Amino acid sequence: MKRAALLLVALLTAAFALIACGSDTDSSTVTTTPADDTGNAEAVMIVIKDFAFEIPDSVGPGTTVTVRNDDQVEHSVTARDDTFDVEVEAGETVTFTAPEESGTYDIYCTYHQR
Ligand SMILES: [Cu+2]
Repeated sequence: MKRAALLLVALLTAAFALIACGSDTDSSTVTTTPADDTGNAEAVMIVIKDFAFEIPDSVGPGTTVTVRNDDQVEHSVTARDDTFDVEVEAGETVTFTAPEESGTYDIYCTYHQR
């Protein structure tokens, strides 16, 4: 099964993730750091391009995450445990709030999952 994971943890670990949306790339993870020190929320963006998710190094729990779909077809960013389910039409940008619970969230695209 092809999976991707959005990992929310209270650690800062840099690991650029490029994960597939319906292609043959294996799972990746994203780690998070709380945004409680400065109050300056950094722009957190997931870009979907060429049927792949580009996920930021870290996602703080509760962070507003922007999802931009650069493809010509609709995609989604969906947690397997249904914690979140964000649909993004072709060329559109949407936002959602990352879960407050730190942890690993397996994500996939509902339109192109295997
Ligand atoms: Cu898709």
